[in-house]
Amino acid sequence: MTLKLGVIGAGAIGQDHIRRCMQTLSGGRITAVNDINSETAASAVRKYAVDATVVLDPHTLIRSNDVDAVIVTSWGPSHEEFVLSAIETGKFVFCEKPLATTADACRRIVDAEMKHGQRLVQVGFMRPYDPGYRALKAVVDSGKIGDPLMLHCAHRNPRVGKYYTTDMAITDTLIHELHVLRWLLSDDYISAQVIYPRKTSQALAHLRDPQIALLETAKGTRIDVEIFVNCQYGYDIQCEIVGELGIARLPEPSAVPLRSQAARSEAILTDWKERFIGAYDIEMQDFIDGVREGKLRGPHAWSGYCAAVAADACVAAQTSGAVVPIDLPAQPAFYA
Ligand code: NAI
Ligand code: ISE
Repeated sequence: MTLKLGVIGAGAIGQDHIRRCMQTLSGGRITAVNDINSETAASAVRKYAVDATVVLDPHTLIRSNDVDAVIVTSWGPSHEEFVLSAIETGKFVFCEKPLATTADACRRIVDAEMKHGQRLVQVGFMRPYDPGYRALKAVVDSGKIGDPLMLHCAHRNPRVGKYYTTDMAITDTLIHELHVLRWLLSDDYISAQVIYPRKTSQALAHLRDPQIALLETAKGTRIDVEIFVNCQYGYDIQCEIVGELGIARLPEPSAVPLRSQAARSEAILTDWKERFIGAYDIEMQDFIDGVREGKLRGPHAWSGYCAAVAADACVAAQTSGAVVPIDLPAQPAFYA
């Protein structure tokens, strides 16, 4: 039976997920779409899911008999409300990152899911599905470069809108690294610090950009992540691991090397939709398959909570300038 999917939030990634569910993936179809801007929802339906219904109230969508599972792609501060509603209704829910914008909100979701007694939540952390990150993890796990000593990472966006705030560099952008690096290193964070280089003239007045997050792990690995969301030249994600015996780097997306006009060049992607298109497809297919089998395998709510605990520390460090301790509780057996 084809899974009936309802989407809350029909903006950039909401439409991209609607498109992939309807045109690329198998086993699911979009039957309902909600957005606070109903015309946005209607536009998404017209473009990608002409048989779907625009539902004006998100909770009506969640409770609908025409929705088997929910996809939450609204803004981060609204995620907790919708994920809790899906859990209360007993429906599986794919929630785009962040699971919620604070650790306390994520913990409320974890507690509700454990009380329900079955895993219902998958978080939209797609990087562990990316072939490049999986190849990098295979090198680390093989021991070829020895124990990881330092990581040098960069999360660069070409530009962001006026809605984007300094704390979003942590809760909306760095949250990807905070999740994927725990997985990559099989390690946990013990402290965070945030420092600010000279501000770029390309950032709006209210935004501190770039920022550098400095993390330490329980095994003693030191991580620096440059977060630069107005870099202008492209969408550029870098991860270099310096080990005892060698160095491993996240593979660059393939591009044709050009020689023209007395120069050599390779194109750099400019959009997250392209950079991680394969990972988005695999993660969403994994969600659809998991729901149909009754057992989710993707990033769970506890991993969303752990990323948020680290993010809370980074947000505190943004204003204090101090090294902020991170104390991650032991993972409940429910999430083994
Ligand atoms: P967007 O602004 O393009 O779209 C969000 C949509 O949600 C808008 O149409 C807005 O009207 C709607 N919306 C907001 N609050 C709502 C509410 N309470 N009820 C119903 N609709 C609501 O934003 P974008 O870029 O699509 O981001 C949405 C979410 O997806 C964010 O949590 C963001 O972090 C995440 N995201 C994840 C990416 C990834 O790489 N995994 C990439 C881009 C976004
Ligand atoms: C956006 O929400 C995403 O998740 C992108 O992957 C990230 O690069 C961007 O900074 C976020 O705002």
